[in-house]
Amino acid sequence: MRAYLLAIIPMLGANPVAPPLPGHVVDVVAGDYYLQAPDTIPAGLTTLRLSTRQGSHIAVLVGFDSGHTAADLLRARREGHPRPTWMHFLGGPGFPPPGKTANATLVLTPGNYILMCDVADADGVRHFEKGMFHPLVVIGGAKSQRQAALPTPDAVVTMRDYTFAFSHPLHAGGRVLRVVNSGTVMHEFRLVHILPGRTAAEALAWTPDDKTPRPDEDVTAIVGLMPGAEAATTVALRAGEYAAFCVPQIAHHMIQIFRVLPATNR
Ligand SMILES: [Cu+2]
Repeated sequence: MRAYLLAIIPMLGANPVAPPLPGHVVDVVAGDYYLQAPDTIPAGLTTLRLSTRQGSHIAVLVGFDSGHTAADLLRARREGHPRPTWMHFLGGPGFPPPGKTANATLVLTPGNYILMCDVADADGVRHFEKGMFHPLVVIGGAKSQRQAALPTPDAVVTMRDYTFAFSHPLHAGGRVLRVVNSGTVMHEFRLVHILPGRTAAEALAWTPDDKTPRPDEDVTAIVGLMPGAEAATTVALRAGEYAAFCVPQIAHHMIQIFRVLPATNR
């Protein structure tokens, strides 16, 4: 009996632990209004791990066609061109819970990039324009690194215009999700956990103006995935109700409510 009880204790654990992050882990720290990160990192399988000191931020990797820089993008935006054709969103993590981190795993090729936060404040000014970017040089790694692939996931999340589809039911515990944009426009995968006793409907209806506690909590987000792009995220999930949604396509009601099932004994 004692052995049996010991065997089931891990299944009852209230705090599932995420597995180790894949590849080379790069820490990115966000605040109002800055992004701190290394200046140079090796190519290959890379996990961007984002934490925030204050505020609600993302760190999306952006590539430029040859010769263009962050200064060019600032100028283009001042001139009314928010998405010039020579900039390319490559994905990244967003919206870590307070005191925790969010992560996005990507395969990086050598080149010049920036990490930036493209969240807009109530005044309509994007954090990028308030200085929230960091130039990042990815240098050639070993051949094996350049050929790195994303880790084998527990489930694939396919984003289309305007739906989320999960390849497998999710069980509580540490999980790797591969998020793929099979749509025709940029999408994001923002994941929240509905707090026990609250409902998804309450979470979707809630706004900061309500001055009441949020019915949900942030888990992670992969932001800025262009059509055809993919990234992985490593999360610790509890059994219960969750919502995935895409803020850029929220007008199309791109929201999926789903349950994470109890942990399996495997
Ligand atoms: Cu920001």
